[in-house]
Amino acid sequence: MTAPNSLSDHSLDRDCTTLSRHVLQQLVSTHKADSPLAPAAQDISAIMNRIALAGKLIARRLSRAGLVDNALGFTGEVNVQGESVKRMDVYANDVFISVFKQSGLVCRLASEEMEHPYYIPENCPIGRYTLLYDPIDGSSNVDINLNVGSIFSIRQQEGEDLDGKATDLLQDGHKQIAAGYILYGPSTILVYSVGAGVHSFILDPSLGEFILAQENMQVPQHGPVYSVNEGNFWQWEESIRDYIRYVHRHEGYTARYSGALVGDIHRILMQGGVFLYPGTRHKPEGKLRLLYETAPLAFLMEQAGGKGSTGSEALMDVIPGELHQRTPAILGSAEDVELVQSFIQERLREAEFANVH
Ligand code: AHM
Ligand code: MG
Repeated sequence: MTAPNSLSDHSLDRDCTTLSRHVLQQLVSTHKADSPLAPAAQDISAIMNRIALAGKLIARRLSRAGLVDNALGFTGEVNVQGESVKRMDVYANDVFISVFKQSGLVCRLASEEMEHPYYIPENCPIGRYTLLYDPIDGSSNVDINLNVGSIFSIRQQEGEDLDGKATDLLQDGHKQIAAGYILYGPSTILVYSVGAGVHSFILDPSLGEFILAQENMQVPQHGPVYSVNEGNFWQWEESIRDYIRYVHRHEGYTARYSGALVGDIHRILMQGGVFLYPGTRHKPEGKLRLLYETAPLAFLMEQAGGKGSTGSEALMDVIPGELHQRTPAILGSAEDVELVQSFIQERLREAEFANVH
């Protein structure tokens, strides 16, 4: 007989720590029985299970995309963001809708790819949750077999939404019950938080299950990586250029930019550093969307001891004026985000001084 606590027991325990079990444990241990979240623990665990299923379906499609007819390339349509739609964007968007049909869990899904939220009326009497998501983040990587991701956030529906405008979603990031991403890389990794730390899971293809990889991840306070599209240098405000000049002139910094936010953020979560997508003179709001991208990632970063900022305020505090609102984003290690902010504040002080004198 094998002795208790042997190596094989540990790996067996680990193999049995699946995503849905972990979510349930987290919610039950964090929230007392009289907390409003306690009865909802089963629901959130079931929602995470469906998100995991969406991740498996998308990972499967991506791994065979080059062999399947009509999986790659553009559809010829332009989405609500004014961006050309890829076939994989449509597939992944539909996957999230399909996995929640007849689930009784989610009444509305709001995505970067859809102008208005998608309602699943049969779920609405009991499904008080809304899923917000970016089905394929980093779409430009799809056709060349580089990593992409999905980003998700769960919010509780407030009110009856009788006019079908989902205005209750126009609230700050603290309203998120859970958030996370799936990174489709050499392995498929799911990272999530329900507000009690950040945890990562790796898809074991032989089991078809996401298995716990790392619990309570902490982003280092400082890291060497700065991750930004420097091709936009001349379109940025002077303060962002000041920061980039600073890292060019100091030892210990290295640039990494993959074109897919999820991959860049995952690197920073593991190794420290900062991701930036600042506004430009022509587009001060930047490119990334608050509800589907920057608020969920700010939630994760804060849970991991890092920070998320627009440059002028915490991303988690931003109240959107519309569903598809964009925000500038500075995300990552606390010290590195603060360093970028210090350059922004310095330029603001100079501008104020110039105005006064
Ligand atoms: P997408 O969700 O439409 O793919 O857009 C978001 C992506 C991010 O993943 C990435 O960081 C950024 O857009 C890249 O944009 P750019 O090519 O302007 O650097
Ligand atoms: Mg995106």
